[in-house]
Amino acid sequence: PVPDSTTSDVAVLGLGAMGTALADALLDAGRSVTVWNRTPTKTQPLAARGATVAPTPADAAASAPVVIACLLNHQNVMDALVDVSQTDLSPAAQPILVDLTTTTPAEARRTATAAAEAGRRHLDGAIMAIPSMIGRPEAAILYSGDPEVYTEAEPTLQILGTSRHVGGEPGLASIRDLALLSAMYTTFAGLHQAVALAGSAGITAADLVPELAAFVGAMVPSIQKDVPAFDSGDHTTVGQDLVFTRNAVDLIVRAAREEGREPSVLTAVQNVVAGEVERGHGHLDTSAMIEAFRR
Ligand code: FVH
Repeated sequence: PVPDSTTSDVAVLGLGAMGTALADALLDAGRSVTVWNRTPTKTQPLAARGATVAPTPADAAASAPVVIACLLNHQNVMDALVDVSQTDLSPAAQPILVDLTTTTPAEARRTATAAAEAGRRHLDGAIMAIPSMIGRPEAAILYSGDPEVYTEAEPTLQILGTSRHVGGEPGLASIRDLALLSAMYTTFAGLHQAVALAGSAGITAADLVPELAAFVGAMVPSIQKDVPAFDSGDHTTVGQDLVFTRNAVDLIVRAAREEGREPSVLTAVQNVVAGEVERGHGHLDTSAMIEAFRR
């Protein structure tokens, strides 16, 4: 039978680790699901659970009022949308494309435009969870796009995890997700550097990591005190100034090199601090470092 928008409650394009978890959670919640995947074999476990298998992205996208895309990258989504745009839809049917693929904000905006051209409304989503968490409250998923579209899709989306609408502009879920992930990757690189540095003196990871995790975990909340300076740009309320910070960082870099370790994460920090001091901001609080990332 040719799928039409009443074939299923929801369609899922992309059955990788994440897409499969999404489809499984929807089936667990009793929703009827149509699935499509580039490699058809991955549809079999879901077909065995009663999912309808669509031969093309267009057939899947024409089969349900909510269509979730969870492919590898933006180009995959745009390719699927080209296929989808060739399916004619009754004017009444304005299915919602929910793109949970990790994309940049600019790509999310481009997908929103392409979805509209394909006769679909659009939400961008950012999954801040791993597949095993999907379907449970600890899976946080951020969405951006038209608030009315979000409200219409929300009953389906809340099956996947704790869903949160973070704004109307399509790129907002992505930039929030990527900002958090940028802090995570930078922090973990610093943790790796710390273990390697201590290792130069024979300290094992087993010995250092519990103390390291507790120390960093205890320090991170102190970022809250810088919020007024971040949002106002006024860094004149000084706790530790940039000259003090530069001296501290310079010593750690020198110590690492004396011990035969290149602290390349810390030297990146050292360059930012030195740059701000050279701009005449040495007397400002260390919160002024943020201005180097805003230029
Ligand atoms: N897995 C995770 O923990 C993270 C959590 C945060 C969000 N990500 C994003 O989710 C997207 C999918 O990730 P994934 O883990 O499911 O990725 P894979 O298991 O590698 O599956 C990739 C799917 O994409 C399909 N695909 C790849 N290339 C193409 C293409 N050229 N045309 C059509 N589909 C394509 C692939 O199909 P196949 O290889 O099975 O035929 C899979 O369905 C991703 O954006 C993560 O950043 C997950």
